[in-house]
Amino acid sequence: MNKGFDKETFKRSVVDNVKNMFRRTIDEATPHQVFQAVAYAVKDVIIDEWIATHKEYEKKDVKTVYYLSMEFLMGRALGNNIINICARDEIKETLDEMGFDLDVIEDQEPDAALGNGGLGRLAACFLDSLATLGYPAYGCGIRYRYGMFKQKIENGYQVEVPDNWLKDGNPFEIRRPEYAAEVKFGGFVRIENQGGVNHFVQDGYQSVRAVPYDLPVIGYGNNVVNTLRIWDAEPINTFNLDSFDRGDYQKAVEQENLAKTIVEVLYPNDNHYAGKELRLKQQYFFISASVQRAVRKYKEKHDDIRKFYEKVVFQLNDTHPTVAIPELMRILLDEEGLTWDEAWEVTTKTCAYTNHTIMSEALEKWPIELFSRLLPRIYQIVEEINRRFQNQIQTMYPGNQEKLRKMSIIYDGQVKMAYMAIAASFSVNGVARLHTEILKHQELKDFYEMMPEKFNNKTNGITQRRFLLHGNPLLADWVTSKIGDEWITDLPHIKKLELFAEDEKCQFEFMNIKYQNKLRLARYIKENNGIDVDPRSIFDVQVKRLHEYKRQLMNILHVMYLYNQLKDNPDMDMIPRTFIFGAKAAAGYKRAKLTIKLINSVADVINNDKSINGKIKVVFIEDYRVSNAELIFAAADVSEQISTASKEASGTSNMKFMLNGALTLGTMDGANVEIVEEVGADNAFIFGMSSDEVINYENNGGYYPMDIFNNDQEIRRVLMQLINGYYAPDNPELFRDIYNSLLNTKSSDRADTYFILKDFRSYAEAHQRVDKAYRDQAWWAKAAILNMANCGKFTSDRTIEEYVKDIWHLKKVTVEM
Ligand code: GLG
Repeated sequence: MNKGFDKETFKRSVVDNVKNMFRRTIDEATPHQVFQAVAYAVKDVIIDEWIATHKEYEKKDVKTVYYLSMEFLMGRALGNNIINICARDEIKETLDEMGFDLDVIEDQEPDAALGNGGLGRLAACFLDSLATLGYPAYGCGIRYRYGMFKQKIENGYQVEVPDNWLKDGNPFEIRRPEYAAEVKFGGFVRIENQGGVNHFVQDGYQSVRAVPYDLPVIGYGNNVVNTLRIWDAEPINTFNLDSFDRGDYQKAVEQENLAKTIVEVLYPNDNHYAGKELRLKQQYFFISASVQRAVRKYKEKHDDIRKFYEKVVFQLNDTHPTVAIPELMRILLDEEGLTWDEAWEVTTKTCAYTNHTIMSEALEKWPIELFSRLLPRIYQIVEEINRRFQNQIQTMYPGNQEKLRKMSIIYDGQVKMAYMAIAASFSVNGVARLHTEILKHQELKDFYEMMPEKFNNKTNGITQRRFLLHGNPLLADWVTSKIGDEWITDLPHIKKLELFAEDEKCQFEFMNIKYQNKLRLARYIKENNGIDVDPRSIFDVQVKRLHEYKRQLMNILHVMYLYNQLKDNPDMDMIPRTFIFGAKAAAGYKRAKLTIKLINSVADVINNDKSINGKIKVVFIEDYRVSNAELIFAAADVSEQISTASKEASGTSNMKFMLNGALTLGTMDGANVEIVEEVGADNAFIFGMSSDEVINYENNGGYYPMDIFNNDQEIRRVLMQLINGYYAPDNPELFRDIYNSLLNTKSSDRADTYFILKDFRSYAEAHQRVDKAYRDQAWWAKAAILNMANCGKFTSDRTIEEYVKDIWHLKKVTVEM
């Protein structure tokens, strides 16, 4: 309950907002206008707390973490904000009295989709936890004009539609021109000797004006409001109307174009590096602006820049923000006049790096030509960082050319961002225990051996406030009715649910709530896909980015296999199953897009086959995103976490499903390992090769999928259906590429790189265990409740406390109102 909330004031505020913004009375307003008016009214409620929080930070002169990230996948703000000011019931009631439905109003808000997938959503969960725990923090990112594309499915194919999320404005943001900064690109570096001291001056550059927009990040029930600061680009006004100097004119036009393009759109690649020049511009743009601002803010209160790290820590969310390292060096050297050693000490005590993947195709390596042309001064600094790092390697490993070659930051015409991040950060962390171990002992072995003290693990987490309290109100209320509401800010309390796991009445209540949530999702599917699904069937869900290593292909191949069995034996005894997929594929990722087409083609055939009595349904949910994810997790029985072991750094949807009482069907990969450790292998369905086995095969050149093809008739039948037109009668060759990827008839790539056929039998067997287990509803309910009861570890509150204790060393602040 929010004690300060006043219904009448709120009503008046909504009515006035509609009047002032749209010149309409409240009963003439469209639902979207009502949404805007309500959002502004909520902003009114929190604005004093936002101011008070920052006053408190100033007063206490706190140390602050700057979470630097190309991506913040925030989703919708209104519902979450209302929850975090603890005024959900009050506002719902107030709007009811005014004749509006809060759920409908919430649905008007576009998702803030400034991210691709797990990495961006993790950043959003972290901001929620930081504010809720009362830690001083800024999120720093880019205000993309277009976020993650909207996905339409046309004729089974993904079509990308631009996400013009700002077209009606963003009620929560505040433009802060007073903090604008200039960011320079290109040109050349000139050395100027002033009084015997060399100064490095960038000349002939183009620049843009970075202008921040602040978004409130509201802590749960604690008056703390932190800030997500996203940077927009505006042209620097150099137009001299009197000037007929063509050079000037040309430059002005170019600068205007630069400003327009730089923040235009989020690159839709997840776990994949494309090496685009504009992407490097984006990186330097938001990093330079953020670092400049952090230094300026520090200097407002402190004289000794050598102690910068006592008040500031930069967390690099993957390698995307790594230019923060040379940028901070540049400012300290060129603007603050520190010596190299002094500047290096400050920088290496300020920066910490999080690694999110071990897949080589995701590692950023910028060609020297591009890097040095775009960022000439920064490149000089990187060269010097590399020179000194090489010296360090040689001192430690005299004469070892192999190490030098493998570990250099600049090598083979490329700047390796991960190596720079490791060399210059005081902390390097992975995102789940297994992932960190693989980093230490495989991928980054040389670095770990050289500087073991830097490496540490921070297993990811998620916020229960969005993914249970907001996304699943029925279940949230049920949990609170059983064990009180401490779980909202202290998730391990949820352990108390164990007491109820065997209780028949509770089991029944749980299953009933799950059923209600399945009905809710079934309605969504009917409205959006036009498909009827049976809420009594098992909802078996795989939602995440489409990527070969995540193996949506294995999932759909298994559906094809099951369907074959049903065709052969229509009376086959099985619990009806609804296979639900949701996934965006990067726009340029052909095989991933073809997999979407395959899923939809299989869905078409199976969903329209009356002979199987609806025992299998396949649904591809269009435009999977944070807002519909909340509905999906709440309705899931089975959580598919089936990546090839060793490939998924952590995964976080696995945690969101668990929190909502779904059972994991998965491999021993990423955070699944820790999930199984918490809930017990008996309450999950684990299958497939271990990461050691996978890595072993990989080190020995793979395996021969043809052996499986030749010896397993049922698998062969499924594979043949990829190329005999069974699911594509008009174009039997349609899925040839997928078939080839598994069996590799021509290309020189290894076949079945992700061990789909190798794990297939074990996967199919795990599915049989699911079918068998679901028949015992009491057992299922118990296992589901035990999953919830044991998800305490996976709150992002825990993750953040670990970052604070081991890396950031921040102090909690309380804000009195
Ligand atoms: C990565 C990984 C995920 C991880 C997420 C957050 O692929 O396994 O859970 O970051 O750490 N690029 C990503 O989405």
